[in-house]
Amino acid sequence: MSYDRLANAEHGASHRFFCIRASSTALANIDGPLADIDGPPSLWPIDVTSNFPFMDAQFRRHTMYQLHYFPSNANAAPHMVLEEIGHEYELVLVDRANNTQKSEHYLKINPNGRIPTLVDGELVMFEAAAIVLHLVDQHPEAGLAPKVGTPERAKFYQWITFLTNSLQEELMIWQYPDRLAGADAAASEIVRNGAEKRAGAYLDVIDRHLKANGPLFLGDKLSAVDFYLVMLSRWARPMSTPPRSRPSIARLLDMVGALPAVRRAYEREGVTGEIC
Ligand SMILES: N[C@@H](CCC(=O)N[C@@H](CS)C(=O)NCC(=O)O)C(=O)O
Repeated sequence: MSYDRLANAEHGASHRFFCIRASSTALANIDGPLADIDGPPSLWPIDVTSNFPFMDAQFRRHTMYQLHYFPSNANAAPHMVLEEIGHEYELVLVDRANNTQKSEHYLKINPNGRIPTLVDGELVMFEAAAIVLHLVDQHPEAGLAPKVGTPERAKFYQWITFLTNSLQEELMIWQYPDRLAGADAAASEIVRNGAEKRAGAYLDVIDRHLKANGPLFLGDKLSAVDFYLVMLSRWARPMSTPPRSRPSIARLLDMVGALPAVRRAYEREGVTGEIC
């Protein structure tokens, strides 16, 4: 599918569209109160799917996910989640070496010109954390997030937001201080050092949390947040006090970094050897 078609499709995407698209086979596989409703969902008298949120997930498993990526970029966490879920997906390389993320075509699916982008049928979305949240919602059976509405889910939101909003952003500034400071090398250095200090303080918070409540973010229950930390920790390896120098973070990285899904995701991106 071309970027043009994807961009147009995004505008037309709607909850109802996914219902219309559902195949009769999918409907036949649904158990329970809806199993004996005849005809495609578009013809049903009321929007029953809104009362049965699990149905969207049922229908949408028929689509092949497409993850637009560049090795070890912000696609890594969504990629690990995709591997762990085990649903079919396709990787599409965005040739960052040639600035393809800023090409007219790519900007149609990701107006920020950043990587990753996920294509899920007619749905096109950016922001790594949002993609992760979407995937875990689509595949509750994978158990990568606690049940919606529970205190555990609230904590899951807290940590994934903290990682993407605070740690990830600080790491971006640390990696690219000139984007803030411009061509002034001394100013860049000040920005870089400040960002590293702040990122370090965030990592300390995480380490203390894992020490008291670990070994994983949600105790002994693996969740998508753990994958997210692996991704960020890989980026942060050159820090003067890298994530792994903190014992409880190191323990999480050892556990999660050894998972087959994590290794497969990085290998498929062409990353071999130590992950983080
Ligand atoms: N907040 C975005 C950030 C994405 C991002 O910054 N991606 C980087 C790669 S890790 C990128 O595309 N950089 C290319 C550029 O800025 O031109 C997300 O989490 O998806």
